[in-house]
Parts: sequence; C-alpha cells; structure tokens
Amino acid sequence: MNAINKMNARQLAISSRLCIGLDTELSKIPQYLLSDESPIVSFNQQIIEATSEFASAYKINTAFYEQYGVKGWEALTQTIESIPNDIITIADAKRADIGNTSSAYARAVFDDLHCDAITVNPYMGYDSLAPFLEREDRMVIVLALTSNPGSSDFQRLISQGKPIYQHVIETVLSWKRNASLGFVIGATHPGELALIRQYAHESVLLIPGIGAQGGDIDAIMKANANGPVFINVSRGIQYAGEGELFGEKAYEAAKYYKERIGYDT
Ligand code: NUP
Repeated sequence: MNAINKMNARQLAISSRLCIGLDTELSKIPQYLLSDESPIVSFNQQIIEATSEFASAYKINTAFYEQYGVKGWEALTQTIESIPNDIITIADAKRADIGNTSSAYARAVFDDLHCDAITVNPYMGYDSLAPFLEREDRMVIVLALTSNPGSSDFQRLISQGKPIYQHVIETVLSWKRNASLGFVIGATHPGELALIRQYAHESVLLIPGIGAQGGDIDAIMKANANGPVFINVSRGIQYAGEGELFGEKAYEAAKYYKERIGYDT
C-alpha cells in the first residue's frame, strides 16, 4: 500500500488526524526509567502503548536520537519497530543534498529505518529531492512555511510577485514523482494556511507548532478547509505528565488533541 493510501486508511479507521511526536530527551523523562537498559525505548514504548489508538502517525525527529550517538540511533530503530504497522511513521530528518548523497539519505530512512515518510529541505532543488521522490510507496514532506520566527528570513520573501514558500509548493507539485507528496506548514501561520489551501487544496500538509509553540487548533482547522492533514503535537503529549503517571497523562492529552482536531470526511 502506498503512503497516502495508508494515511487515509488509518485516519478513516480511527477518525483521527493527530500525529504524535516522539522527540525524547533523557533530561525530560521520569527519573525512575533511567536505570532501564534503554530509558528512551522504555519511555517511547509506554507512550506508544498509551496513545496509539489516537495516532494516525508518529513523527520522530531524528535530532533527539542523534544527540546520543550509537545508543540514540539504536533507540530510534527500536522505537520505530515498536510502532504498530498500520500507523504512518515520519522521520523528521529535513534531509537533501546532491543526488548521490540524497540517495544515501533515502536508503537510510526508507530501507534501514523503514519509515513511511521523511521531511526534506527544498533549498537545493529538484535533483536533491529526486532520490526521495522516485520511491513510489513512500511520502516525501517538503518544508514550505515553517513554524519558527526565522521563517520570515527567506520563506516569506517576495519573488516574482509571490512568497518563496508559494514558489516551493507550486514548483514541487509540478515535479515528476512516484512518491506521495506533502508540505510542512507551521501551525503558527493560520492566515497563510488559508491562502495555501486555495492553490493546494488536495495536498497533504504536516502541521507542527500546536501547544508548546502557540499554534491554535481552531484557527488552523478552519484555515485548513478540510484538506488532508497531519496535525503534530510532540511535547504537549509526551511530557503532559510527570513521574509514574506519564503514560496516563499522555493518553489524556492525545485523546484531547484528537477530539479538538476533529475528523470530518
Ligand atoms: O516548521 C516546523 N516546525 C516544527 O516544530 C517543522 C518541524 N519539523 N517542526 C518539528 O515539529 C520540531 O522540530 C519538533 O520535532 C516538532 C514540534 O514539536 P512540539 O513543539 O509540538 O514539541
């Protein structure tokens, strides 16, 4: 099954557009887990167990694992293996480079980690994304308008009458591809999201920035105009509670976000 069909099947089955981030840090997990063989894996497995009924996807930001070297990469692999097969796995790795290097990045994420989707950076142009885009069973999610303040430094600059992020969306949509395609739009930009939905109504959008970064769910869902979407929450679910109740609190937070996001067919 290709990634977009898997996304649709999962979202329909559980009526959820929630994507849960697994951005795990040793300094933030309950202390009593630190004596486990792999505290990160123990924590993630309990979060997955507690929240999977609400998860249309899990997004794993590779940076949080890379910071711990070999052990972190092992924890990343084991975390991905712990995610039920019918849930989309997104490697938030923001890759892209010259062609043969991108091919290696694509093999790492798709063939070794077995993720369904990857985030990529469009700055280097078509040939840097081609090795990802040729993978017909996977999803390539291109940074367009990110949630952070620095998104105005380049992404909003006007070129030939429109913002750079609009050029990114329109140009990438015109490229030859086998993969399913998506774009990252930060939850901190509901006004721009409404405009984007006018020319990219059918595109999958991955929207991070709810909760800790201040994105407003109601404003985002209204602007989204019922287009296909993953709404991501990471810290707001993972660290909803402390101590031994962390799993229960994560369950409650995931349920809350799933319901607030809603699901209309
Ligand atoms: O524009 C982006 N904003 C953003 O926060 C693109 C992203 N990929 N992210 C990622 O989403 C960020 O790196 C983190 O992994 C997650 C948001 O986490 P949180 O603010 O919900 O904790």
